[in-house]
Amino acid sequence: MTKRKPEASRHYAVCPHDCPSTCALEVETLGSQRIGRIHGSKANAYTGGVICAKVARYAERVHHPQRLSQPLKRVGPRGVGLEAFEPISWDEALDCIAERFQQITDQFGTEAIWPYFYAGTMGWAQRGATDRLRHAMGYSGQKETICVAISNAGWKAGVGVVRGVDALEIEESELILVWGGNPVHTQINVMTHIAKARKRGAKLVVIDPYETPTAKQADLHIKLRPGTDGALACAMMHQILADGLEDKDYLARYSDFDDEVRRHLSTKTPAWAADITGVCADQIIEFARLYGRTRKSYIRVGYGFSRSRNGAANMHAVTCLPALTGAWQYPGGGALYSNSGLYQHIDRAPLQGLSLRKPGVRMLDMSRIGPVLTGNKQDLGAGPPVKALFIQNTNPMVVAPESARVREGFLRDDLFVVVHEQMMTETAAMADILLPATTFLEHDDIYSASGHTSIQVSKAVIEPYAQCRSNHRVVSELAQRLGVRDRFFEVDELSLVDQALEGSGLPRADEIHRRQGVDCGLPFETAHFLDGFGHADNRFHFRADWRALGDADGCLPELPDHVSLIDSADADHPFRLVTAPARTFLNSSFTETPGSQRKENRPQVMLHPDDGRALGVGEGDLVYMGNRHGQVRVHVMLFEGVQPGVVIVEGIWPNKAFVDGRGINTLVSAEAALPAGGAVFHDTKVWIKAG
Ligand SMILES: Nc1nc2c(c(=O)[nH]1)N[C@H]1C(S)=C(S)[C@@H](COP(=O)(O)OP(=O)(O)OC[C@H]3O[C@@H](n4cnc5c(=O)[nH]c(N)nc54)[C@H](O)[C@@H]3O)O[C@H]1N2
Ligand SMILES: Nc1nc2c(c(=O)[nH]1)N[C@H]1C(S)=C(S)[C@@H](COP(=O)(O)OP(=O)(O)OC[C@H]3O[C@@H](n4cnc5c(=O)[nH]c(N)nc54)[C@H](O)[C@@H]3O)O[C@H]1N2
Ligand code: SF4
Ligand SMILES: [Mo]
Repeated sequence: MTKRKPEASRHYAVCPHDCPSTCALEVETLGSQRIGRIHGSKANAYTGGVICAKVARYAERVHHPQRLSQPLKRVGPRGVGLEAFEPISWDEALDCIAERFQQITDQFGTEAIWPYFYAGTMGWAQRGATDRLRHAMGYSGQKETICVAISNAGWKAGVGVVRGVDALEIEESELILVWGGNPVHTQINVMTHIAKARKRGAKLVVIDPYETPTAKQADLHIKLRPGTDGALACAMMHQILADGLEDKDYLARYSDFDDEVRRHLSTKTPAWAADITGVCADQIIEFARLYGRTRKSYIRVGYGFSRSRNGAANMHAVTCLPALTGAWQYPGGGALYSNSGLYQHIDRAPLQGLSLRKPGVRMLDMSRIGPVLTGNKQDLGAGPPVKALFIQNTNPMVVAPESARVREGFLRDDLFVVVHEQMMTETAAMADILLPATTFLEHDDIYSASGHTSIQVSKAVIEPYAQCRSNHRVVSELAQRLGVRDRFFEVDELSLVDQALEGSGLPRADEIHRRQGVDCGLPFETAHFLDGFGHADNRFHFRADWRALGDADGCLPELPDHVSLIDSADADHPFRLVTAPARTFLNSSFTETPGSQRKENRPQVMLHPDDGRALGVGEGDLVYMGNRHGQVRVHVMLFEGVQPGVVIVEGIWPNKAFVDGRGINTLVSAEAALPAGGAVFHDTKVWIKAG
């Protein structure tokens, strides 16, 4: 295990949360068991000494009085909480899990067990632990769709590879577009770099259905209807072409743009887009001209606008903009959605146990956990029903779509549930065996970043709390009990990391840690795609090959367009709901910390005052909001910064925080987005009535 230096009061560490910023941290420690404040490190240029408030006060989370401290076995009803559990030893807990998994395997086969994880920690070794167990045992696979499946596909369609222009170049930009993301809430560091550019005169435009704190700071806020970004981007391209502002040389040299694409876009007028987006044609023209006339324009592409049935097509349409103006070729020009493709030279196989993978094991879609657990035949395929869940790093009872079905699934008497957690989440409360997990401050790992270009190694800075164990340790001990003899389960985390780093040209984990990160950024030519985009022909593609990305039936159109697949408002459901991230929660994490609870107050639906009047409801009133998936009850917050007909609920609050115990994902459909799956969190029609 890691050696610690109790005399030093500040330690380098890396934020493990699912946030593009992946901040370099300085953690104050007070002896070997407690931390004080956490600060941003100045050693990392992107972090630049700035971190979000919720992690600065991490002591609230790591030393939370309700932090899980020992293995527990449920003896009372599901969903109640601590009083339904009694303590057991680690040995008893692990023996019990191994025995049940063996019984289930004997009776139903290995595919009846579904290890399920997501992004509680982004560390490759701890996060990959669940997969190492899965692959070693031949348990059911997990299609990782809940976050980036739609956006990755949309970005790849045009650019061909998931990376973009280094966000530090924002400082050189003349125009910054924050498109479908809310960095003031979700990745604060973007705002630091934008502020530097604005000091030099750069303009900021935000494209978002509501006036977020990011939009409030903007020179221009394009307040469109959710799911209509494809129309907006097409109309901008129409106007840029009409004004002759496209870069013809760039298009000819670096893209597949031709007369057919031009003719197609000539029909996508601002008036056409105004109808779809609800943004007036004059504003679209003004925005298009601003963008078309500025070469050093940088689009910080968010994830938010991809979370729709047509999200991949919208993402693709937006990436076409810098190709049309040639912005990609300039310093401070181009776009960034994620840099996850930067780290491909590191071999993730040892961290995910890929060499152990058995061929032909079925894959289950994680976003469809509700239908999967309630026995949907299409989801289960030819395999058995899921009889056991082994959950690490995620809280599906709260974060997954169609939560009424998720709950129904978890309540099945014949389902054996193991949860490895830090806190008593609503998922943890469903466990038969509940295991206490370390936090990033108590274990070692390696972290890549989607918002910047450094790879970092973080080591434990305090001792594990009480009986908490890391994901790797739990999985290793379980694997051994299940009869697996493999080196993956016999070495420590950083040895696995070193194996992954071998042949990458990068130093070993200890050295990366000592250097507080190593920059994997690419030279200008490559980062700006001047030596080619990620497709075989090296060009940017205005023509998307959706079939190659998984759209077997060819439903998505090849050329950028508005795709009307969305859950459009209708007479019975006149509102469109966006379930956006809250500033001081991170998904459902931090919903337990007092500082965040004070700031967020309670779940609220942000409703335009005109809609409030029409519904006969005012500030602070309770309303019912529903659709075919169920209904929730929530307080009203009147809000001018949204189009009438669009409503916003921020934060993935626990179900129990809502007046009638049903949370916001009750209303979100588990329908898989095209071309290859993905959850459609911001694509929901609802009715609202007083109550
Ligand atoms: N504080 C905080 N930080 C977080 C998170 C959190 O929950 N809270 N979540 C983390 C995770 S897991 C992720 S993936 C990232 C996500 O970070 P972001 O890239 O910011 O994406 P989202 O959070 O999904 O959505 C943010 C914005 O998208 C807007 N939006 C929704 N639909 C549309 C649309 O159709 N068009 C347009 N133009 N905009 C739309 C929403 O109104 C919202 O303001 O943030 C991470 N950071
Ligand atoms: N309505 C709505 N729903 C959404 C979204 C939205 O915008 N709107 N966003 C979606 C998105 S983008 C995402 S990525 C998902 C995220 O959903 P999740 O990945 O489930 O994220 P969290 O809710 O933060 O839950 C992570 C859990 O992991 C635990 N954890 C943290 N570190 C460790 C560790 O080292 N070991 C173990 N065993 N556990 C650990 C934490 O305590 C926490 O309870 O939610 C999705 N759900
Ligand atoms: S901004 Fe994101 S990466 Fe940085 S400390 Fe906060 S949650 Fe962690
Ligand atoms: Mo996410």
